[in-house]
Amino acid sequence: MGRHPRLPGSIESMVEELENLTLHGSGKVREVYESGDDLLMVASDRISIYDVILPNEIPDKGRVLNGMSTFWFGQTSGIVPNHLISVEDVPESVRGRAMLVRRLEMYPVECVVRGYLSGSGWREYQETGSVCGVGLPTGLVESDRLPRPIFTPATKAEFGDHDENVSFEEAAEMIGDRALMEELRRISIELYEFGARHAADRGIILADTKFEFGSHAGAEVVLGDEVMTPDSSRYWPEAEYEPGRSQPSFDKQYVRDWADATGWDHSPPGPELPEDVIAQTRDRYLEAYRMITGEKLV
Ligand code: Q0Q
Repeated sequence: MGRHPRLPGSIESMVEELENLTLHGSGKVREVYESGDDLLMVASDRISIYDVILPNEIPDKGRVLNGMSTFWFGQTSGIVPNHLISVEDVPESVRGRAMLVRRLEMYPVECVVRGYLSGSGWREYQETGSVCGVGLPTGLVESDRLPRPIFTPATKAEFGDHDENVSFEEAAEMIGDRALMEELRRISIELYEFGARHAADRGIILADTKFEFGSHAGAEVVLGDEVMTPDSSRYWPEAEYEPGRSQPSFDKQYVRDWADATGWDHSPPGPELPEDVIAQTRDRYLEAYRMITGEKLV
């Protein structure tokens, strides 16, 4: 696999410190570094709302999101293999918010599954009565639960752009293999149903989520990226669920409401957050982690 050999008796990671690694890619709140034949995914404490990265970090957000992906990789390994190698064999400076992952040939499709009608799905339904070519009953209202989860693929937008919803047929064209796209759809829906059931048993609605898959020698379908985190999904508190309107985000609503109350127009730069908003938002992430995993992070 080309990883650094573990020295006899060594307990610290053999992965180089970040400053010695080459950046492979970066997103709003995450970075990916080259680590030999593998990759090191690092989740930051940055937060973005309305696609704008805020100037303040949320302490422990990176650990929560890395920990939730780690949890879901473990819970779903019987459904599909995944790219996680280790959360220990990472540089000390990012331990807890980083994971060593197997390098994949990523498929150029965002595999989105929706159990509820929200966001771009709601907007498309209002215009066409369907989402990504999937016909839906008439008369649905915003945030309605769908009769069954639907697969609504999207393009992988460049940094700063929005993903664009595409039909199943277009997605199959994008990866050049219809049978493989059918398998990605089947697995994505099974993963979502597993996660949504687990979350529902704990008072949280997993309204929708986005998976990314890739392949490596010997495995055609491997789950990559992050999995059912608050950044790749809509998590709603079940106790506040009320169809007919947009729902409060489990993790970001408090900071969104505060930012909206300042009169901010959602254009960069985002507003500086007061300490109490930072603390309350941190608490929401820690609560989400505890409710989903059954473990306490701190
Ligand atoms: C890969 N990304 C995402 C990204 C910027 C994450 C490259 N196992 C893999 C993965 C993964 N996961 C990737 N490439 C090869 N093998 C995932 C979109 C981009 C920051 C974080 N980029």
